[in-house]
This record gives sequence, C-alpha cells and structure tokens, in this order.
Amino acid sequence: MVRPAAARVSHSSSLRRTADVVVEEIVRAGCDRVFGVPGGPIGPVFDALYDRSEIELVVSRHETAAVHTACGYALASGQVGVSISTCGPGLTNSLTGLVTARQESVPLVHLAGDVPRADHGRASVQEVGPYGLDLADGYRHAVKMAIEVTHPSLARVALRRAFTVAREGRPGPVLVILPLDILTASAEIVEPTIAPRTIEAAVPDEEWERIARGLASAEKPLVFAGSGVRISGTGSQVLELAEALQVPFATTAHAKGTLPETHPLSLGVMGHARSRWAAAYAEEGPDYVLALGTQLSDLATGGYRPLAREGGTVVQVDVESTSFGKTVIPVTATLQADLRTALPRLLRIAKEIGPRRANPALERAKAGPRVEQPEDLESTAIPLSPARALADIERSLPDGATLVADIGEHGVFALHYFEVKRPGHFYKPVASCTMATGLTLALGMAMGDPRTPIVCLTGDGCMGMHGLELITAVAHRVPITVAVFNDSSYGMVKFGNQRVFGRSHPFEVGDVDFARLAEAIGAIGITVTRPGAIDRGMLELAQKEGRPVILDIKIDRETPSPGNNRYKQMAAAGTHRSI
Ligand SMILES: Cc1ncc(C[n+]2csc(CCOP(=O)(O)OP(=O)(O)O)c2C)c(N)n1
Ligand SMILES: [Mg+2]
Repeated sequence: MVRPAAARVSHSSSLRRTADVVVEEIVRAGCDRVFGVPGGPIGPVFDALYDRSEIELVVSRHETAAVHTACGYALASGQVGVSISTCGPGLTNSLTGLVTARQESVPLVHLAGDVPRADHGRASVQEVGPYGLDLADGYRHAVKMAIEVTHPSLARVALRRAFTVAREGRPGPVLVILPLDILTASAEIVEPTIAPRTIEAAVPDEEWERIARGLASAEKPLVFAGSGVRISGTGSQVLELAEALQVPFATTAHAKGTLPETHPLSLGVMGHARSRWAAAYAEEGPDYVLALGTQLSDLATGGYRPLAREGGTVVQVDVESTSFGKTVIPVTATLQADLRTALPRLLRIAKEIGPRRANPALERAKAGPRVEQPEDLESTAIPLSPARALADIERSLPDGATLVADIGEHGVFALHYFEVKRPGHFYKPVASCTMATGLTLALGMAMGDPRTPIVCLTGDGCMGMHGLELITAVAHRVPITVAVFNDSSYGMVKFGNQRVFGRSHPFEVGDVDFARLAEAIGAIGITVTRPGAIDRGMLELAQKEGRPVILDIKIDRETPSPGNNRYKQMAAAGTHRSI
C-alpha cells in the first residue's frame, strides 16, 4: 500500500520528533506487531507508525482486549508485547490488562497518551481526576514500572529502559506515559546505554545438595511446579530432576501444560481443580516438598491447604523475593534464585545421588482414576455433558495444537479433565481470573505463532465481554477455533452461589446463537448439540479456510465442574472458619 506523507512540519535532521523515536524503539526491540485503540493524545504515535511498514497495527475493540492480545502475542512469539491506548478512558480500560500482564508475568510495554502538560489540572477533556490524577503514580503499583516521559530528549532512554525492564527477571508490564506536547516536540536525543540486570543465584551448592538429599530420602516427596517453571522455560529440567531422583511431581492449575501428565511420576494438577491422584497423594501429606516458581496462592494450594504434613519440609524457590511470605501455609525455607541457573545445579547433584527407592504412596495414589467422574468423558447424554464435549475436543485437536482455556466453569472442566500429553500445548490464565482473558490471549497467540493451531475453550459469558474481538481475527485472517460452552448463563457464579447460599439468581445472559454471530462478523459458525459431533475436520477447518471458526456448543446447563473446590473455600470464608 502506498501511504501518503504526513502533513507536518519537517525538522532539521538532528532533531527528532518524540513519536518517531518511540516507534523506532519498538522496531529496535524486535516487535513486528502492536495492538491498540487510537485516540487524540496518543495520535502522534499512530501517525509515526504509519511510516513503518515493518510494524503491523492491530486495532482492537477495547483496550483490555488490546493489552491481552498483545500479551498472547508476546507469549507465542517470544517478543515483548506492545499495546497502545489513549489517556483517560483508554488508560483506565487498559488497567485490567496491565494487571493480567503483571500476574501472568508477560513482558509488555504499554504506551499511553496524556493531555498536554500545560493543560494538567485545567479540566481538559479525558484528564482523569478533579485536579489531574498523577497517572504514573496511580498505576505504579499495578505494573512493574511506570515511566512518564517529561522531556522529548528522554524518549529513547525511557523506551530502552521499558523494554529492558519488561523482560528481565520475572517479566511484566511497563507503562510509558507520553503527554501530547512531548510526543509532538522534537529534541536532540539522549542515547542510552543500559546494561541488563543479571540475577545471580547466590545460593551455595550445599543448599541445593540439602534439597536433593531431602527429596531423595523422604518417605513421600513432591516436586510442585508453579507458573515460574513455564515462564523460565525450565519444564524439561524439572522433569529431568524428578526422573533423576524418581520423585513424583504435580503442577499448580496455573502451570498446567508445563509438564506431561501422562508421565508415570505425574500426579497432574494439585490445588484448584486438582486431580484425584493429587488429592490422594496429598491426603496423608507429603513430608518433603520442593515448590518451584509458585507464590503458593489460594488457587495453587486449593484454598491454602498445607502442602506438607505437620513437621514436614516445604522449600520455596522463586526468582522474586516478593513471592515469599504471601501465603498462610507453612513454608520451611525460601530461596531466591532464577530457575534457569538453579535447576542445572540441582540436577547435577541429583544425578550424583541417583534414584530413590520405590514410592508405595505414589502407587497407591495412582491406583484409581485420574479424574472425578471418568464415566462423564464417555457420556452419550443430550444435552451434552461438558466433560464429554471437552473429551471430544481433546480427541479432535489438530496436530501440535494448543488448547487455551478461559475463565468460568468451562475452564475448570479443562483444568480437571484435559490430559496434557505434550508440554506447551495447554494454557489457562489463572492468576487474575479475568473473564475473557483466555479468548483475547488466544487471539494474540494465534497471531504470534501461526505454526501452532489454537483452539480456545471459552464460555458464553466471556464471549459477551470480548467476543467481538473476533472481528479482529476475521480482519487479520487469523485461523483460530473458538469453542464456546454455551449454558446461557454465568455458570460459575450460579453454581458457586448455590453452593454457598443454597440459592442463586440464574445469572442468565441470553440464549445467544454464536454460530449466527460468527457468520455476521465473517467467521464460520457451527452449532454442536450431540456427543461425538466434534471431530478433527471441524477443528482443522479454521486452518483450512484461513479464518476463525466459532463452535456454539450447547452444553447441559445443570452440570457443575467437579474440580471447583473454591466454593468450599468461599463458603468457609463467609462463616469466618478456616478450612
Ligand atoms: C471481569 C470479571 N468479572 C466477573 C468475574 C466473576 N466470574 C467468574 S466466572 C464468571 C462467569 C463466566 O461465564 P461464562 O463465560 O459463561 O462461563 P461458565 O462459567 O458459564 O462456563 C464470572 C461472572 C470474573 N472472573 N471476571
Ligand atoms: Mg456460561
């Protein structure tokens, strides 16, 4: 496409417009796609993007979705995600996405405009707060770092720093606020030199040896992997460690997809939506637990259930010291270390020690079925059982596909029933539990790695929040498959309230025909009502046609997920009892 030149004053060669410098830095960081919703004060950045054909602009319907989609893109492509919003409502709409990026540990740079500084506090349109909210200050606690560019010469330093901080240590979002007067101004640019921060594993070898020996000599040891294992890309090393010592392993719900659940040492998911194997192994309480890259949150532990038996040992290893001391469950020792440097050291020692003796507790735990109601996976009932629909999806996944699950009962079904055969092919955002995060992340993932087919399992409620983002998928010919578990309600809260209060509003969200909605936006729509109707051809259609496919799966509205032990926790909280 031939693009007209901008109608703007040209500057002398040594002076650079801030907006152009910002976009140059995006290119320099290796980002080839940005996601955003435009608006006045951020206008110069969009204008500067107009000149850069190497960056594709994806226009979203809502800023939360723009940030989430940028996150998905980052996760799948390995780049830092870049999202863009205007000020005021654009930035407040972005906040949820920024919190998601923080909690999912996604490297992201968010660019937000601001009213010109001369208008701060003068009741200018889209300025937030009665006297002008200090946005950088207001958002500082939500993001990894917030930078307000206060002089045009500092744009390059600010952006370079933003991209560096977003990636280093535990990745996360950096907010860069760019007032309109700065974006349009030109200045001599300060050239930064920023050395990346290295997190040195200061833990001595004796510590790792103590842990390896503890796991090897315990009666009932456990390696418990959290999402830090996925973020650091150390799943295969955790697996090697477990194999070297012959120690069983489990993942948090958030880390499901990091380790193979078909492995003889796997107990599946522990905590929220836990497998029956994990429940059985946890029953008497392990005596030695190595918790890797987890904050031991309520979901990770299934309502702050202690990980070890009384008198047992729990060692928590995490790259960020802020992950420690957040939980009420007993932890014996905390070690701050980057798993990428820690695991090779631990593994070397573990290999010297060699495999432990047989573990009868593991055999006992795995004697029964992995899931609560295995018969549901084969159910022939109509309306369709959610477990059966999930089993049909699992059986029909295209080769190498990733299943991304959203927030709601459908997501808990996926956590509990889906069996991870190959690591990296399941993802469920769990930390912030923001509805439609799965859908919007999945969209970004499908754009970030076109070789991996993406099937997103979402709910009709989530579709109501961000379903129209699929217009973006149509516009960019993204071959994503979206399987909607349609129960015409906010199922999770309906079942939750029934459990907690003994009654509930139906929380109906209408009998929406998502197949027709799909057709209306230019996607392919298919209605599914029968068990066995979902097949491989259906899940390969999006790739074949080069556009999104929405499956409107009419599931039984009265079947709660078996794995949702959160209700019990909420009920207990209501009566101020501990559980
Ligand atoms: C932004 C946001 N608002 C509210 C909630 C609380 N909530 C959790 S699940 C859910 C219902 C989800 O409905 P749907 O997508 O239809 O999934 P279902 O539970 O029916 O499978 C709600 C309202 C939330 N997690 N996030
Ligand atoms: Mg629903």
